[in-house]
Amino acid sequence: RLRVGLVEVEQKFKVPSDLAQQVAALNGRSLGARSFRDEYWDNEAWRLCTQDCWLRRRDGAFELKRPASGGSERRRSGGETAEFQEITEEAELVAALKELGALDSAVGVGERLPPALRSAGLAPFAAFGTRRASYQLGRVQLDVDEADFGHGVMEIEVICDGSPSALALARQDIGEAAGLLGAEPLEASRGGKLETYIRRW
Ligand code: V4E
Repeated sequence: RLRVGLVEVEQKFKVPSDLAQQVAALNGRSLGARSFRDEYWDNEAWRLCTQDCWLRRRDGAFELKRPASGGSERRRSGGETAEFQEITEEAELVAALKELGALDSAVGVGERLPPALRSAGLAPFAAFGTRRASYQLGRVQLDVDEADFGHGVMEIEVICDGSPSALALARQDIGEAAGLLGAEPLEASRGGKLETYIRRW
Protein backbone atom coordinates (compact mmCIF):
# COMPACT_ATOMS: atom_id res chain seq x y z
CA ARG A 1 0.00 0.00 0.00
CA LEU A 2 1.27 3.44 -0.86
CA ARG A 3 1.62 5.74 2.08
CA VAL A 4 2.03 9.41 1.42
CA GLY A 5 3.38 11.94 3.85
CA LEU A 6 6.52 12.45 5.81
CA VAL A 7 8.71 9.61 6.88
CA GLU A 8 11.22 9.63 9.70
CA VAL A 9 14.36 7.67 8.84
CA GLU A 10 16.40 6.96 11.96
CA GLN A 11 19.24 4.91 13.33
CA LYS A 12 20.47 4.45 16.90
CA PHE A 13 24.05 4.80 18.11
CA LYS A 14 26.09 4.87 21.28
CA VAL A 15 26.37 8.42 22.57
CA PRO A 16 29.81 9.75 21.53
CA SER A 17 31.60 11.18 24.56
CA ASP A 18 32.71 14.41 22.91
CA LEU A 19 29.67 15.03 20.73
CA ALA A 20 29.13 18.76 21.37
CA GLN A 21 32.74 19.55 20.43
CA GLN A 22 32.62 17.30 17.38
CA VAL A 23 29.42 18.92 16.14
CA ALA A 24 30.94 22.38 16.59
CA ALA A 25 34.11 21.33 14.76
CA LEU A 26 31.99 20.04 11.86
CA ASN A 27 30.08 23.36 11.66
CA GLY A 28 26.92 21.86 13.09
CA ARG A 29 24.78 23.73 15.59
CA SER A 30 22.97 23.04 18.80
CA LEU A 31 19.17 23.01 18.64
CA GLY A 32 18.88 23.12 22.42
CA ALA A 33 17.51 20.67 24.94
CA ARG A 34 14.08 19.70 26.17
CA SER A 35 12.46 17.11 28.40
CA PHE A 36 9.38 15.02 27.77
CA ARG A 37 7.55 12.08 29.28
CA ASP A 38 6.40 9.11 27.21
CA GLU A 39 3.82 6.45 27.89
CA TYR A 40 3.57 3.52 25.50
CA TRP A 41 0.14 1.95 25.13
CA ASP A 42 -1.08 -1.41 23.93
CA ASN A 43 -3.77 -3.99 24.72
CA GLU A 44 -3.52 -7.36 26.46
CA ALA A 45 -2.93 -9.15 23.16
CA TRP A 46 -0.10 -6.73 22.21
CA ARG A 47 -1.97 -6.00 19.02
CA LEU A 48 0.15 -2.93 18.24
CA CYS A 49 3.66 -3.97 19.31
CA THR A 50 3.37 -7.24 17.44
CA GLN A 51 2.71 -5.27 14.26
CA ASP A 52 5.71 -3.01 15.00
CA CYS A 53 3.31 -0.14 15.69
CA TRP A 54 3.89 2.08 18.70
CA LEU A 55 1.13 4.09 20.32
CA ARG A 56 2.75 6.74 22.43
CA ARG A 57 1.47 9.53 24.60
CA ARG A 58 4.17 12.16 24.80
CA ASP A 59 3.47 14.91 27.33
CA GLY A 60 -0.23 14.07 27.03
CA ALA A 61 -0.47 14.02 23.21
CA PHE A 62 -1.04 10.73 21.40
CA GLU A 63 0.96 9.71 18.36
CA LEU A 64 1.37 6.48 16.48
CA LYS A 65 4.65 5.36 14.95
CA ARG A 66 4.17 2.75 12.28
CA PRO A 67 6.51 1.28 9.68
CA ALA A 68 6.50 3.57 6.68
CA SER A 69 6.78 0.72 4.23
CA GLY A 70 4.14 -1.45 5.82
CA GLY A 71 6.98 -3.44 7.28
CA SER A 72 7.59 -6.02 4.62
CA GLU A 73 9.97 -4.47 2.12
CA ARG A 74 12.98 -4.15 4.36
CA ARG A 75 14.10 -6.52 7.01
CA ARG A 76 14.93 -4.82 10.29
CA SER A 77 17.95 -5.99 12.16
CA GLY A 78 21.01 -4.61 13.89
CA GLY A 79 22.78 -1.59 12.50
CA GLU A 80 20.08 -0.62 10.07
CA THR A 81 18.01 2.45 9.63
CA ALA A 82 14.31 2.22 10.35
CA GLU A 83 11.59 4.15 8.58
CA PHE A 84 8.50 5.21 10.45
CA GLN A 85 5.48 7.32 9.78
CA GLU A 86 4.29 9.40 12.73
CA ILE A 87 0.58 9.97 12.92
CA THR A 88 -0.53 12.74 15.26
CA GLU A 89 -3.76 13.97 13.70
CA GLU A 90 -6.62 12.49 15.74
CA ALA A 91 -8.93 11.32 12.93
CA GLU A 92 -5.99 9.67 11.18
CA LEU A 93 -4.84 8.09 14.44
CA VAL A 94 -8.29 6.63 15.15
CA ALA A 95 -8.51 5.29 11.57
CA ALA A 96 -5.07 3.69 11.85
CA LEU A 97 -5.91 2.05 15.19
CA LYS A 98 -9.10 0.61 13.68
CA GLU A 99 -7.14 -0.66 10.69
CA LEU A 100 -4.68 -2.33 13.08
CA GLY A 101 -7.53 -3.99 14.94
CA ALA A 102 -6.83 -2.15 18.21
CA LEU A 103 -9.93 -0.01 18.22
CA ASP A 104 -13.54 -0.91 17.63
CA SER A 105 -15.08 0.52 14.48
CA ALA A 106 -17.85 2.03 16.61
CA VAL A 107 -15.50 4.59 18.14
CA GLY A 108 -16.18 7.97 16.60
CA VAL A 109 -13.74 10.75 15.95
CA GLY A 110 -14.31 13.51 18.45
CA GLU A 111 -14.79 11.18 21.41
CA ARG A 112 -12.26 11.97 24.08
CA LEU A 113 -9.32 9.82 23.14
CA PRO A 114 -7.96 8.50 26.47
CA PRO A 115 -11.33 7.08 27.68
CA ALA A 116 -12.12 5.70 24.21
CA LEU A 117 -8.76 3.93 24.12
CA ARG A 118 -9.14 2.67 27.69
CA SER A 119 -12.57 1.23 27.04
CA ALA A 120 -11.10 -0.52 23.99
CA GLY A 121 -8.67 -2.26 26.37
CA LEU A 122 -5.66 -0.11 25.59
CA ALA A 123 -3.51 1.00 28.52
CA PRO A 124 0.02 2.19 29.19
CA PHE A 125 2.59 -0.57 29.62
CA ALA A 126 5.73 1.58 29.94
CA ALA A 127 6.36 5.14 31.09
CA PHE A 128 9.55 7.13 31.43
CA GLY A 129 10.98 10.61 31.09
CA THR A 130 13.67 11.69 28.65
CA ARG A 131 15.99 14.65 28.46
CA ARG A 132 16.96 15.28 24.83
CA ALA A 133 19.70 17.51 23.43
CA SER A 134 19.44 18.06 19.67
CA TYR A 135 21.90 19.17 17.02
CA GLN A 136 21.72 19.94 13.33
CA LEU A 137 24.58 18.59 11.25
CA GLY A 138 24.12 19.18 7.53
CA ARG A 139 20.92 17.40 6.51
CA VAL A 140 20.67 15.22 9.58
CA GLN A 141 19.45 15.84 13.12
CA LEU A 142 21.16 14.28 16.11
CA ASP A 143 19.07 13.56 19.20
CA VAL A 144 21.00 12.65 22.30
CA ASP A 145 18.58 11.12 24.79
CA GLU A 146 19.05 10.40 28.47
CA ALA A 147 16.16 8.40 29.87
CA ASP A 148 15.32 8.81 33.57
CA PHE A 149 15.97 5.15 34.32
CA GLY A 150 19.59 5.60 33.29
CA HIS A 151 19.93 4.83 29.62
CA GLY A 152 21.58 6.98 26.95
CA VAL A 153 21.20 6.67 23.19
CA MET A 154 21.90 8.87 20.18
CA GLU A 155 19.61 8.87 17.19
CA ILE A 156 20.56 10.23 13.80
CA GLU A 157 17.47 11.09 11.83
CA VAL A 158 16.20 12.64 8.64
CA ILE A 159 12.63 13.58 7.82
CA CYS A 160 11.82 13.13 4.15
CA ASP A 161 9.02 12.21 1.82
CA GLY A 162 8.70 8.46 1.52
CA SER A 163 9.89 8.16 -2.09
CA PRO A 164 12.57 5.54 -2.76
CA SER A 165 15.10 8.17 -3.82
CA ALA A 166 14.48 10.31 -0.72
CA LEU A 167 14.79 7.24 1.52
CA ALA A 168 18.03 6.21 -0.16
CA LEU A 169 19.46 9.71 0.24
CA ALA A 170 18.36 9.84 3.88
CA ARG A 171 20.08 6.53 4.64
CA GLN A 172 23.20 7.76 2.88
CA ASP A 173 23.20 11.05 4.83
CA ILE A 174 22.77 9.17 8.11
CA GLY A 175 25.64 6.85 7.22
CA GLU A 176 27.91 9.75 6.31
CA ALA A 177 27.12 11.66 9.49
CA ALA A 178 27.75 8.55 11.57
CA GLY A 179 31.08 8.10 9.80
CA LEU A 180 32.13 11.71 10.43
CA LEU A 181 31.27 11.34 14.12
CA GLY A 182 32.80 7.89 14.43
CA ALA A 183 29.51 6.85 15.99
CA GLU A 184 29.03 3.21 16.91
CA PRO A 185 25.70 1.69 15.74
CA LEU A 186 23.53 -0.01 18.33
CA GLU A 187 21.57 -3.10 17.63
CA ALA A 188 18.12 -1.59 17.28
CA SER A 189 16.36 -4.25 19.27
CA ARG A 190 18.63 -3.63 22.27
CA GLY A 191 19.75 -0.01 22.22
CA GLY A 192 16.46 1.86 22.23
CA LYS A 193 14.97 3.42 25.34
CA LEU A 194 11.77 1.39 25.25
CA GLU A 195 13.59 -1.86 24.47
CA THR A 196 15.95 -1.24 27.40
CA TYR A 197 13.08 -0.29 29.70
CA ILE A 198 11.22 -3.49 28.82
CA ARG A 199 14.29 -5.63 29.43
CA ARG A 200 14.83 -4.09 32.86
CA TRP A 201 11.25 -4.40 34.17
C1 V4E B 1 10.36 0.10 20.01
C2 V4E B 1 10.24 0.82 18.73
C3 V4E B 1 9.67 2.09 18.58
C4 V4E B 1 9.08 2.97 19.65
C5 V4E B 1 10.15 3.84 20.21
O1 V4E B 1 10.61 4.69 19.21
P1 V4E B 1 12.04 5.36 19.32
O2 V4E B 1 12.35 5.96 18.00
O3 V4E B 1 13.02 4.39 19.86
O4 V4E B 1 11.80 6.45 20.43
P2 V4E B 1 12.19 7.99 20.42
O5 V4E B 1 11.89 8.52 21.77
O6 V4E B 1 13.57 8.16 19.93
O7 V4E B 1 11.16 8.57 19.37
P3 V4E B 1 11.26 9.90 18.46
O8 V4E B 1 11.24 11.09 19.36
O9 V4E B 1 12.53 9.80 17.65
O10 V4E B 1 10.02 9.79 17.62
S1 V4E B 1 9.73 2.57 16.98
C6 V4E B 1 10.47 1.12 16.52
N1 V4E B 1 10.67 0.29 17.52
C7 V4E B 1 11.28 -0.99 17.31
C8 V4E B 1 12.38 -0.91 16.26
C9 V4E B 1 12.20 -1.40 14.96
N2 V4E B 1 11.07 -1.95 14.57
N3 V4E B 1 13.20 -1.32 14.06
C10 V4E B 1 14.36 -0.77 14.41
C11 V4E B 1 15.47 -0.71 13.41
N4 V4E B 1 14.54 -0.23 15.62
C12 V4E B 1 13.56 -0.31 16.55
